[in-house]
This record gives sequence, structure tokens and C-alpha cells, in this order.
Amino acid sequence: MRLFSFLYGVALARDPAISPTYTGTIWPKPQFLDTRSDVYTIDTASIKFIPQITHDGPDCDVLHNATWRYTQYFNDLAARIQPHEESDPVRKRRSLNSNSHPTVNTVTLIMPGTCEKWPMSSIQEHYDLHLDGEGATIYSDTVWGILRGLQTLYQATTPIMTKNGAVEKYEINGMAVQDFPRFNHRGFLMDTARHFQPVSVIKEVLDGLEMNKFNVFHWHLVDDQSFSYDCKPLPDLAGKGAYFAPSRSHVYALETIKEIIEYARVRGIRVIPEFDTPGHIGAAAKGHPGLATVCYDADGKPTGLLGPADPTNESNYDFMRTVLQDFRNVFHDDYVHLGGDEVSFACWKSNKNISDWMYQHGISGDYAKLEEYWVKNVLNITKEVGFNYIVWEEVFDNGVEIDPSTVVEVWLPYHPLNTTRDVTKAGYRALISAPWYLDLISYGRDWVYYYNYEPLAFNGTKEEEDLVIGGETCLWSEFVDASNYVSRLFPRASAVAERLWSARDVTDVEDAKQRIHQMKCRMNLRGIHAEPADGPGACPIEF
Ligand code: CP6
Repeated sequence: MRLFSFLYGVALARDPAISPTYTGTIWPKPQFLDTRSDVYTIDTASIKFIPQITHDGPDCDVLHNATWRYTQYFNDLAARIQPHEESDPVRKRRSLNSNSHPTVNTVTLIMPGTCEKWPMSSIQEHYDLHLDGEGATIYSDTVWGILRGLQTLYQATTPIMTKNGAVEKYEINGMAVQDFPRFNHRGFLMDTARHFQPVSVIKEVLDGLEMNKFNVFHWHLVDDQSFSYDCKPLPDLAGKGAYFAPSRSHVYALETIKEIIEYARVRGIRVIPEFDTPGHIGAAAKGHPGLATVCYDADGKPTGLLGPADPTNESNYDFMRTVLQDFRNVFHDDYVHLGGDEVSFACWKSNKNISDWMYQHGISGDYAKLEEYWVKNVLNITKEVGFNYIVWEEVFDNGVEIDPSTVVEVWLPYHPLNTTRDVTKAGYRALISAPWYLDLISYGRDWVYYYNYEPLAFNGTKEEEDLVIGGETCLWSEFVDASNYVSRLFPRASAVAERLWSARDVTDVEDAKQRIHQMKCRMNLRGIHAEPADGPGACPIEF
């Protein structure tokens, strides 16, 4: 039955027929979508989700949470239906009998595999969705696929408006969907170090990420400006390095972090924390004297400025072990992000202790080797603690010897396709973020640039292409806080979501324009403050 529907899907996948409902506006576009001409009323008020799972147990809580949540989401749609008074008795009867379409109100969730509790780098998200007069059926080997299928079903649910602009009912087409992501890693970087982002914003972001089928929340917790993470064994890091320290008003407490990890987990979103070193450690240095290099002026006097971490201070590796072990205790993913970007050598060069140490170690004048010494030690500690790691591309560009399981994140804007080629030629896995920096704003429809970037356009071999595991869109937060965060993120991030999920040949910008607009409206209906995507327009139901 799966094989049959798969072939059927192929045959009809490119059928451009305009459907009367939202089925054709699903974002990101499914791999194979067959919209049928039969139309049903979908009873959003009494919809029932019926799990058919062979391996129930405590670990199936993601599925049970999903049936509960999606019941709420559909009931929220139902709550917008406005009962309308009709004075003309004939029309009144007709509208009461507006069940000219059969009603669908059951969704069967079939999952033969074992439930997984945590989404990890091995996540599988393939699902089949079928809807006809018998009801809807979502089939997946994993609970993560069931989540993606539920989102597709939700998006296909179309409000039908009366002439007065009220919601009368919801309709949905018969359909058969075969869907799976093109790339396994579809991430978003949130920076809570340049501005502290309240938990309410983080949850709104995670809701939007789920709607767009993203599966990684890369959490840039600490940087030069603030240390927003409450590292239990080293309370001075946040206690001295956070905004408004020593008050902890701008610090994520352990309980809060766990709440966010849980909120992400049940949405099939991995949480990957980043501790960026040896650069970007300014805030950590406030709470941990000796971590940062002391910079000197030409006369040999301390300038008062602090540089990158001091690789020659062996106690700094104990410090790194303490932080990473704490990350290991708190976060569940198999990956951690170790940073490694934008290391300035100027301060190292000004420091006589460092040049003495380099002389003793036979690397005089070779500051890339000094950086390598730091990075290699930190990578070894990370392995011992039990994480695989992602690093920013400089670690690769500078020729540091890295474990074959390392993921290299390509971010420098100059020639990301060449860098992708170099990284994959060297046998490393690549993650692409260079074209998708949402903080770099400009007037107009910049989503089209994000949409048009093709990560595999580097003329690689099949093996090299397979090493591109996905990408991340980044919202560095120098200029965003709770006042403008979500609207700057969505729906511009949605362009990246479709590039990373949908087939390579889904490149029709005119078609995407219509759908990204519907997607913005749908996010608004769910309380997500997505901004207009593409200039003038209107949503059927305004926010
Ligand atoms: N912070 C950190 C940043 C950036 C990076 N790392 C960054 C650099 C250039 C641009 C945007 C952001 N603000 N820690 C680079 C990975 Cl244009």
C-alpha cells in the first residue's frame, strides 16, 4: 500500500491544478503531493486523534503530547467559527444543511516503530498522509514523522468565509502525501547574548520553527556582551558576566533551560548549545579571571582590554571541562557547538608570556598553531565528555586537525560554495549558514535571496553532496529583542525552511510568493508575530 501510494504520488506530484483549499499552499512544499478533487468539511471542534502504536510506554509521550496539542490547535480554529443569523428561511435551511460535503473528524496515527524520547542527529521524519471520506491517516516509522504529518494536515485545513468575512467552516481536500526532508539538519541560531530574549519569545520562536518543519534550535548562549546561561558549577560566569549582574534577571536558570529543552523536544526540535571559544569569551572572562589573554600596548603596559582565551594557561582546560561537563548534564543532544570563529591574533601578539611560551613550544610567530593548540585540547575534552561537535569554518580554514565526525559550519559570506566544496572534499560534513543571516536586513523582499541559494551548487561528487547535512538560518541579536524578534525572524526564515526541506527543483518564486503569504497568515492565526512576506496583501483572517 505504501509502494502503491508512493508511485501514485510520483505520477501526480507535479500536477499544477489549482485546488479550492489550502492543500496546495503547504509550506515547506511536500516532496509528493496529490491533491484530489473531493472536498470535505473538517470538524475542527470535535476532531479526534487515534494513535495506533505497537510500542506504547513512557517514551511515547511525544505522541500523546502531540495529539493533545493538535486537538487544541484545531479547537482554536473551531473557536473562530461565527454562528450567523440568517433571516431568509430558505437560505437558513440551506446553510444549516451546508454539509453538502461529507465530514472528516478522525485522524489515525499509525506508528509501527519504537518511540524515541529525544530527537538526535539520527532523526528520521518521513511520513505518509492520506485523507478521504473515511478520515485522515498519518503513517510514519517515527514519532518525528507523525509530528511533521500533523503539521501538514493542519496547514491543509482551510477556512471558508461568509460574504460578511466571518469564518463559516473549514474544508479540506482529499489528498495523498509522501513526504520527507531533503536535508537532515534544518536549524535556527538564536543569540541570547547580545540581547536577552524572554522565555515567551523563545516559545513563540519554537512554535514557528515547528510549523516550518525546522528541527534544530542552535542556542548561542554566551558571547562578549553577556553570559546568559546559569552554569551551576561556576556561578560567577552568569553572576558577573550577565546583563545586570549580579542580579540574575537576564540569566536562564536551570529550570528555565529544562523547560525550553522540553518545549523543543515535544516539537521534534533538537537543542544544541554553543560555547564559543577562544574568541567571543568577554563575558565569561568577567567571572573567570585567567581565562582571557591580557592585551598590552607598544610600551608593554596592559591596555585594560582582554583578548581571546589564553591557550598557554593550562587551568583553562579544566575550566572548559567543567563547562562542557555541565552542558553534558543539562542538554541531551549528541552534538555541541564549540564556536571557533573570528579569533583576533593581535592581543596574543602583544603578550610577552604568550610569545615566551610559543618559543618554548617551537611555534614562535605561528599564531594559527597557537589557536590549533587551544582547539585540539577543547575538542579532546569534548569527546571525553561525550559530545560530537560543530565548529565555525575558521577551525577548518586554519587547518586544525579535527575528528572525522566534526561538522563544519560554513558562514563567511565571500564564497560559501567554494568553502562547501573544500570542506566536503576534505571529507568533513558541512552545515551551511552563510547565505541565511537574517540579521543582515535590507529593504524589500529579501526572502527571495534566501530562497534562491542552492547549497549543492558547488559541482561536487555524490559523496561530497551527501556530506552537506543541511543548514542553519541565524538571527544574531545585536538589533533584536522581544519588541521585534519574531517579526524579523518569520517568515524570512520560512524561505530557508523550504530550501532545506523540499526537493531541489522546488524553485518557482512566483508559486512560493503565494504560499509564503498563506504561511505568514497561518503563523499569525497561531499567535506568531510573522511580518508581511512580500509587500502589499491581506490575510483572510487578520491578526
Ligand atoms: N557573533 C559571533 C557574531 C557573528 C559571528 N559569531 C557574526 C559575524 C558577522 C556577521 C554576523 C554575525 N555576531 N559569535 C560569526 C559566526 Cl555579518
